[in-house]
Amino acid sequence: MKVVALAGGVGGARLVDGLAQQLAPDTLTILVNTGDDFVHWGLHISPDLDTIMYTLAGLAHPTRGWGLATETFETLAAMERLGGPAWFRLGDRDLATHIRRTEQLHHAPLHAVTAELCQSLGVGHRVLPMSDAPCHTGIETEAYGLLSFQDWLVGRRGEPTVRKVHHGGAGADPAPGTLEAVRTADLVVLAPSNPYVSIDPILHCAEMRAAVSIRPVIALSPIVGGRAVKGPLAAMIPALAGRPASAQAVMDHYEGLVDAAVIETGDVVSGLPTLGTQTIMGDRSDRARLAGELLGFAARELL
Ligand code: FO1
Repeated sequence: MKVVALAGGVGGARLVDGLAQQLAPDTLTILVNTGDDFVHWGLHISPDLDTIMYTLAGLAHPTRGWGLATETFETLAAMERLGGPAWFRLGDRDLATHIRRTEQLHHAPLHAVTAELCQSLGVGHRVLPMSDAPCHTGIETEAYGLLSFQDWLVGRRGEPTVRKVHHGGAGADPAPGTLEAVRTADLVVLAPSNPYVSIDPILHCAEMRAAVSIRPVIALSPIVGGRAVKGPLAAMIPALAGRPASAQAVMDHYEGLVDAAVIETGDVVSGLPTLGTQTIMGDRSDRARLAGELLGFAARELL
């Protein structure tokens, strides 16, 4: 079974890790959101690409989800002493990734640089940015107007109420290999990432959304019992959809794109074949268990 997973940051990375344990490298491609990317300390930071890469390499911080498990923050402290910005916590080993990516981007596009970094860290599965072009997500808030994504999410802890999400990169082409991966996939998986700021940026490209829409699509709900497992999603749904956060609200947001859903036991989604199971992923074996259940359900219901 050839699978393409659309994913953003921490929540999506856990399911991707499970899928990677179930699927050989030539049968799983991960399309990653780059709307969170920004330049910081003069470096090109791609948080979601790094979270997926570190997670697949087994190097990600186990609870935080972003950054590296083994890490120190001496450079951050030194930067603070110099009066530089310290609100976005870049670790010393993590910095090597940002420096290397920034340096390599002078000679090669983001998809090629990502492939090199993944190969260096022993990641066998294909990790593709949604586009090689910048596609910065803007967050329009009631209290502060338009904020850059990381200023909103990290700088202000995702607390300012969101009025609108602005997708960047108007007319940006999908990265090489992305459309072809979707068109040749047996199944597209929407990982349990934030639909508004992690999955929508990938689908914002009309060609990509069209390609996904004619494939079987299964989604794992990022909302469990009305709460987000991680991040600001539970507050974004009432703010943007005018309804309580729920798995149903997430699936309705995808407007018919999703053909089947995996949700937490006890939650309800109507109008779709649904599998209810334990969707909170603990350790790596739990991720593999859930991914296996999702793939088995998709095989029975959609293929
Ligand atoms: N998230 C935070 O909440 N605080 C941080 O200081 C922070 C630093 C950071 C450094 C590198 C990196 O790749 C990710 C980092 N993140 C941090 C997470 C990041 O903001 C989010 O993971 C994504 O942008 C959304 O999924």
